[in-house]
Amino acid sequence: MTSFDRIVPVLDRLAIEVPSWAYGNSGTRFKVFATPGTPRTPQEKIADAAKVHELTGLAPTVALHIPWDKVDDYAALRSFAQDHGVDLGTINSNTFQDDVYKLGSLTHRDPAVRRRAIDHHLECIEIMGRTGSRDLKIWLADGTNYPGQGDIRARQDWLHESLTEIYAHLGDEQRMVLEYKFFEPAFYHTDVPDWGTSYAHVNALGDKAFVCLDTGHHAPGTNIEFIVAQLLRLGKLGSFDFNSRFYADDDLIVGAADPFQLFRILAEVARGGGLDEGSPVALMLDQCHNIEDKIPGQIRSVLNVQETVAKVLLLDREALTAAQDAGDVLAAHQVVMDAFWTDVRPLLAAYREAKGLPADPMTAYAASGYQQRIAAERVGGTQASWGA
Ligand code: PSV
Ligand code: MN
Ligand code: MN
Repeated sequence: MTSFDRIVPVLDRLAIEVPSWAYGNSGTRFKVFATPGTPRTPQEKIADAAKVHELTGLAPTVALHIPWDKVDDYAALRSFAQDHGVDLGTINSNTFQDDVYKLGSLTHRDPAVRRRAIDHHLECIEIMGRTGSRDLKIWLADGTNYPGQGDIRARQDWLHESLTEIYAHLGDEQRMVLEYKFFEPAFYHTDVPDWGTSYAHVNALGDKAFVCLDTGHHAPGTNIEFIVAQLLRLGKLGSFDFNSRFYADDDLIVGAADPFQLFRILAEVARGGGLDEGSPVALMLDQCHNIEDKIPGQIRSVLNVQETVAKVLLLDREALTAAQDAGDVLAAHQVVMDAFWTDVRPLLAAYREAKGLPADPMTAYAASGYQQRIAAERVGGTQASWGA
């Protein structure tokens, strides 16, 4: 048995959830460049996501964002997804677009605003029942811009109260993941800025609450793999939002900006059991494709994760432990770098072919004619954008 054969069972169960919003148009505050064929409905977003799964076998679920993906009949949407070969995944709440949330949502000083934000989450949990989703993901834009604007201590207490009520409505098989972000849109303080704050809240809630780690939500220079190791050690790493960044929350293709960082992160995921069968760690993309085509952008992304997982799994753990035991700094480092520099692409191409998938899903997509077909068919209506 080759070392690659040994990692095949892990590769076989690798699943990377894709976000519905990646298929809509997005941009910066300067310009949104629309692309022909962009979905106009949640169904069209799901159909595009299904194409990614069809060509890669890597993306069996699609995350929805409510109300961006609001429909009348979620059971029908679920059937639609299943007819296309995918399932519906995480439900993302949204308390960052209504005027009423200008000064906060679950942390707002006014109980009536908190009530409204809590009710939105209860609606999301109801939707989860109909979509068959396991996870409710909460990311809050809550924070303040100026010292003195808010009582940052009281807001933590209000947040705890709000989350407690939401948590109480989760079903036995459902979970909450609480995402943190160090700044933006608030610039002075953010109510859930870091993993420690998220951990404090989810730990106070109970076994069904976990931290969500978005790779773009840290200050430059943060050692993200250390956070991964710590959260896995504490049993509280619930999910990832993968993307890459050069400056702030850039939401670029995962592995594009710093493939070695992705390797280090996934190495700690593997080390902590996060790729084991039944692991609580869900892998998801949270990206926007501002200038590139969205479907191949997503295909590239899931392939980047797959390639990096393969390298991580090929890391010679025994040699690494031996070098660490011997205090041999350079040998230990070399074991890690040897795994990182291994070119797994030919092995993965053969692996895909053996499974009846295209050896090169990027080329297969380009040759499929799908992009031309959706560009021709999807005329009229309003193209979905990041926020709709
Ligand atoms: C916020 O920056 C974030 O990363 C959260 O995950 C949101 O759910 C996502 O973007 C899309 O709004
Ligand atoms: Mn995110
Ligand atoms: Mn983000």
